[in-house]
Amino acid sequence: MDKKVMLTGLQPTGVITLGNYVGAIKQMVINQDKYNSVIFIADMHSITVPQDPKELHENIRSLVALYIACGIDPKKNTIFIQSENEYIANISWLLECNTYYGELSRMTQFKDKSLKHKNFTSGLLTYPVLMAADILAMDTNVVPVGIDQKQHVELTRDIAIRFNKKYGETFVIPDVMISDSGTKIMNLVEPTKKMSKSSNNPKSVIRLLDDEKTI
Ligand code: ATP
Ligand code: LTN
Repeated sequence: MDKKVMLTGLQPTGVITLGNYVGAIKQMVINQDKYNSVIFIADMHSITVPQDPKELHENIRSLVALYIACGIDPKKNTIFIQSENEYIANISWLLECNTYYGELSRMTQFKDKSLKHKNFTSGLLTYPVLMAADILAMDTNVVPVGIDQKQHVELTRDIAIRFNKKYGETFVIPDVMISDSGTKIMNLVEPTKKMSKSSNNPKSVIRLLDDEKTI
């Protein structure tokens, strides 16, 4: 029997933190033999907030290197850059036309990030639909993520179930995979918030490339 599909993506917004490692990458590494594993660079997701183009380009390359350094075996995984797969944005539009504004405006991450950016884009609102396209395009069975992304995987399920009901069996319904060792690693300066790799306070994070003294 064919192996089930496991898929995840990380945004190329800086060096991976302990949170990213425990929340997503470690689970991919542990399960890479069991599943048909797919890991990608979510560059289209990262431009929902402003990015420096040169820095983004460099971060894409270094994130692939970090995946491999963390134990993602290129022989056992499909590694790709989201923007190089032209189907994803196409599918995303079909899904967007089957997703309600109310569903998107209720997403916790949208509420948080839209408060942080005075002039936020519509991409910040529709971002979970693009994530649904990433997942559904690959017939994904399981999605390893940190708890902050659980709501988006649940929305993906809702969208897929609705789409299948309306147009016939089209998409596989994915399950979220949450690690029991670290669902949410907290910010070291503001412990009510999660540790984030795009944080501009180096004291708030432990990055995988930090030396012992910095840690
Ligand atoms: P950004 O700061 O740019 O928003 P991020 O650090 O939140 O980045 P993402 O690229 O958005 O990281 O997320 C990659 C994966 O890491 C996701 O599965 C996410 O749930 C997980 N993750 C992110 N932060 C944490 C955390 N603090 N604890 C556990 N998992 C996390
Ligand atoms: N939205 C996620 C990254 C991401 C993702 C995905 C994770 C984009 N597409 C598909 C799992 C599956 C984030 O910001 N952490």
